[in-house]
Amino acid sequence: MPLIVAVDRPLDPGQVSRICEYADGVKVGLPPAVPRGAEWARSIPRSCNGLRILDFKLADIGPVMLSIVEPFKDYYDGFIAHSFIGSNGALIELKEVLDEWGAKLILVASMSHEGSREVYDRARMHVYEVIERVHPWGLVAPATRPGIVAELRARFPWARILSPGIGAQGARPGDALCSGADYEIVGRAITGSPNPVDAARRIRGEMENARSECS
Ligand code: BMP
Repeated sequence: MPLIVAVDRPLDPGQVSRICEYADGVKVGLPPAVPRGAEWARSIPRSCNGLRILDFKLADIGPVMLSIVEPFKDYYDGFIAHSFIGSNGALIELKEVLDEWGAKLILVASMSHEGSREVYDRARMHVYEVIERVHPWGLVAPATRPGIVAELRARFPWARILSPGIGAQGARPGDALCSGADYEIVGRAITGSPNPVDAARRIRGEMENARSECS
């Protein structure tokens, strides 16, 4: 299954577990984790089978990023960091320690909002050099700009591509999968729906239909 649910709202573990029946993983973000605290952030991944990603959008020097993720290392499979911070003293150090823990590093390669064109996309040849040096497990790339997903797919065939931007940001389920993404990340279209479980079931069905039509 290609669906990863973005938990950016203070859902309880029971709600997440029901949504996760229709998902292949969960991505937990800062908005609920800051007010609810580390215990909450550790309780959510237990409710979901599949890929468990902590998305604190790391962008700092190596030791600081490591001290942010260390309390969560036994609870998550992967951690998301920004790529623009560069490799030496930052992403290389993070990657080395995550490798020792058996955890996955996922780098943001480009973003789903318009402003991504101002820096991330203009600097993308530099970003791609960082990706080559660090060799992360996965890349975040925008479902809202499938051309970038396709470019990353061609350039980094070894990387898993995870694409946000479905639903609330305008992309349709399957847009990124059909351009080479491995997973689509969906937040508000599921967690903001009056019936999140039905929304997850429906969106997953739409992804699978789109994928079978384009493959
Ligand atoms: P939503 O489906 O509600 O728009 O949520 C998208 C999720 O993906 C959020 O957790 C956001 O932090 C994340 N995300 C994004 O929207 N665009 C990016 O470029 C990178 C992200 O991680």
